[in-house]
Amino acid sequence: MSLNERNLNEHLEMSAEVAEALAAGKPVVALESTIISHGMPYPQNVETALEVERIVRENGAVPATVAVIGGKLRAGLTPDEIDYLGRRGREVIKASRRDLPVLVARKQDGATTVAATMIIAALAGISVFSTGGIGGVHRGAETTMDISADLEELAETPVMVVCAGAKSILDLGLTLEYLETKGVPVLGYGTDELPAFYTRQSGFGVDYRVDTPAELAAIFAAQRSMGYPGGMLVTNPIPEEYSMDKARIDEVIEQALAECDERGIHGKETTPFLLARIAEITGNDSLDSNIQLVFNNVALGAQIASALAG
Ligand code: PSU
Ligand code: MN
Repeated sequence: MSLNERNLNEHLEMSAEVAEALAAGKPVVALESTIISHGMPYPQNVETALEVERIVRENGAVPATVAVIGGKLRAGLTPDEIDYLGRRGREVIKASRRDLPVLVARKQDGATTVAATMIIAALAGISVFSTGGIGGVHRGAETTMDISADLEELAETPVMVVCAGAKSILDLGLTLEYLETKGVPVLGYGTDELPAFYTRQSGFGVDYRVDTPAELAAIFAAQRSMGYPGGMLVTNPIPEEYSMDKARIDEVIEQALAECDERGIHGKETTPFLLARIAEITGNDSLDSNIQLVFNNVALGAQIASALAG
C-alpha cells in the first residue's frame, strides 16, 4: 500500500456491518450519495436510497452507501444520515476527487460523485458499485473541455461500476472514445448496444456483451489478477416497462441544454442543473424511470458481488 493510500485510510470510517462483511469476504455493494443530494428531489431521493439498500440485501449483499460526513470518508451510513443528506439536498457540497482533501481538512460533509465514491470504495476494499448514470464527455466539450472526473477515475481505480449507460445530456460517442483511450472496458449486460439511461438504445455499441453476473465477475477478477490499475463499466439497460419514448426525452434534453447555455451554468453545477430541469419539464415521468433503473442496477450489482465472493 502506498503512503498516499495509508494517509487516506486514516480518514476512512466503515460501519460495523460493512467492515464485518468485508472481513468475512461477504458481498458488499457501494452506493453513491450525489444521486441522493443532487440527483433527485426530496423526499423521493431518501425513499429511493433506503429502498436501494433493501434491494441490495434482498439480493444477498450488504449495502455501503458512501459520503463524507464531518470530514470522514464513510462507507455505510445510518438511515438518519441518508435522510440528512436528502433533506439538505443541493446545499451539501457535491464532492468529486478534487473536493475530498478540502472536505477532510475542514471536517465538512460531502455527497460523493461516482469518482469520489470509487476512491472511497477502493480504500475500503469494495469491488462493486452500483448507481444510475455516470458523468462523461459533455456535448460541446471540444470547446468547454467539460469532461467528468468519473472517466479518469474509471481508468485508475479498481472498482466495477454498474450503471444504465449515460444520458444524452452527454456526447455518448465521445464518452466511449475517451473510455477506449483510457483502457476502460465497457460491458453491456445482455445487450450489444450502449443503453442511454432513459432508453435501452443509443445507437452506439458496447465493447462486449456479457449475459451473466458470473461472467461479469470473472472479467473483473481477471482484470484484478493482472495487477495493473483501472476499473470497468457495466451498462445495464433500463427495464422495458420503464423506458421512455426516445423522441420525447431527446426533446426535453435539448430544451434543458439550451436553458443551461442561456443561464451560463458551467462546471460542477451543469449536471445537477440538467437533471433537475429534465425532471421538472417531464413532470416527474423521468424521475420514475430514473428510480426504477437504479433499482435494476443495484440488484445486478449485488448479484455480481455475490458471484465475486462465491
Ligand atoms: N448522472 C445521472 N445522475 C447523477 C449523476 C450523473 O444521471 O446523479 C451524478 C453522479 O454522481 C455523477 C456526477 O458522478 O453526477 C457527475 O457529475 P460531473 O458531470 O460534474 O462530473
Ligand atoms: Mn463537469
